[in-house]
Amino acid sequence: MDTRLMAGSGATSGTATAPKLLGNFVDGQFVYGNREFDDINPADSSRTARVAEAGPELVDQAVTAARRALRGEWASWGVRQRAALMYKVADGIEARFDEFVQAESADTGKPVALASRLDVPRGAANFRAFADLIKTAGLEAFETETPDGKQALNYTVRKPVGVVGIITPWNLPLLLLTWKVAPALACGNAVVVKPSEETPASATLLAEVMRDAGVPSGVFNLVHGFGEGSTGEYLVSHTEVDAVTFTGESRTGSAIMKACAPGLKSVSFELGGKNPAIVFADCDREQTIAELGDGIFLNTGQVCLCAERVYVERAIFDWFVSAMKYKAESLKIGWPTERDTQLGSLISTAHREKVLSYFRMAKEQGATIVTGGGVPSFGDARDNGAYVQPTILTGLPESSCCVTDEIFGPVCHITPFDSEQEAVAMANDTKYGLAASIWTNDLKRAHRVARQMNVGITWVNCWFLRDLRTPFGGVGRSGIGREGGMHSLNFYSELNNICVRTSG
Ligand code: NAD
Ligand code: 6OD
Repeated sequence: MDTRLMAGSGATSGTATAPKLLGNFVDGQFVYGNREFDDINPADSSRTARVAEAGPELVDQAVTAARRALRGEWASWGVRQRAALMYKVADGIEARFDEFVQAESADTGKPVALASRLDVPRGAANFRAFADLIKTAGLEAFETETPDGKQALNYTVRKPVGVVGIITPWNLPLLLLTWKVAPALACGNAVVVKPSEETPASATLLAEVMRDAGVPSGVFNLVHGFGEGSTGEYLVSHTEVDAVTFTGESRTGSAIMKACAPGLKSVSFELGGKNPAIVFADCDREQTIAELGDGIFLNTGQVCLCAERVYVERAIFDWFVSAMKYKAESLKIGWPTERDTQLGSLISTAHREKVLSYFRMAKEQGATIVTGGGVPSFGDARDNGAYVQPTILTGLPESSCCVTDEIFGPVCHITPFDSEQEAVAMANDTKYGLAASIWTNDLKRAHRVARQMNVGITWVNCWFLRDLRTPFGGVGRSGIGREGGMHSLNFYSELNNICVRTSG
């Protein structure tokens, strides 16, 4: 018997040196296994826990449990009962708010202040939003009259898709996982969730909350592990998984799509971005620097919606560059656990290598490094972590890989423009199409430019301001399909149209 006290995420050491062990959650029970991997805090590269890795047998057990749950008591739960359960889950997250904040911060290196105002509240909000929506969502109905005199009533009912495989990334772990779990449960599905191997802790806590809220066994299953050739691949290629929803890199989306093809599973993909911001000379300068500053540096630049390409009208280019430089340099980089820290570490030292390689390429290609470009020095354990300086580049051609590739760090390249047309053309010159932002006080121009953006969402004078009822997703390499509001309900349910002859 392992000396560690094995529970979900609450497992504590049975000996002075043994780390916590995070479990898989299958058919209402925490389960472990023979293989484990480390959960690392990227702020100082210390180990926070060990994680039980799910092999193919455990993934199969999770999928089988989910299938069984669809035939069990869960199938008889009506919308009101499911919604009530989801409110309990939201309450359960809030009751353990600080634990979620600590887990999220320790796994990602993000400041506790950020996890407290963004990640964890959104985790709870996702359950409430989809509970509210499923209770009020209408159905289609048509009174039909055919040319040959028949009459019928056509109406549509919503049924669960079945077993949904959910694969999520590390940047906003709880937010992005619950964004998919909540609508899937609202529609009556059973889920098997695989969070990123980098961020297993908040998902494990969520499994405890699910269990304590009374989610029937097998409705919510959690498997830990890696992607290709591991848990993620086993899950998406399992023949008993009916649909796969994925958030992560575009390349991974392509691999998952291949794995889903033989079974013709429906897929929903939220993928990468290389998002433009267009700043006009008439913008509210203070607001633009404050909010677009967040749009570049929030979560150490690791939000798929972050602006990595900024186009600024030439008349204010010099002012903008120096104001954004000031903003970058005044961000407090520190221990994620300190309340006033604004910028934490990147997710891992491996990811930092990728980000730094772009900084090196930018220099080689003749960029001006306005600020940053390196690694901060602390003189303590953070020097073992994955910190990087907030960085601003100028002077690169639009064809540079630093302007075309998603870097996913606290970095942007700023380019001047002379006309609205030129700005729109440069902003749209990308294979991605997730998000854009426009900064102007000219309302007509804001509407005109916003409509021309080839993206899933355009913000005007704001960034990452979310209404969970709106469609969310990307075009091109940024995704397939939309989630959010009714779009989520439509992905996570099958519509069954019923045609009843009424006369003729
Ligand atoms: P990733 O694609 O490397 O990994 C995401 C998840 O997929 C992980 O759980 C991983 O284990 C799993 N995975 C990897 N290969 C797999 C495979 N072959 N089969 C099944 N599962 C597999 O992404 P990441 O590095 O965790 O996250 C960063 C990326 O996610 C960035 O590109 C970012 O833009 C994107 N992202 C997009 C959105 C969005 O809403 N569009 C949101 C957040 C992050
Ligand atoms: O806010 C959301 O619903 C959402 N899916 C955000 C994605 C952020 C990407 O990193």
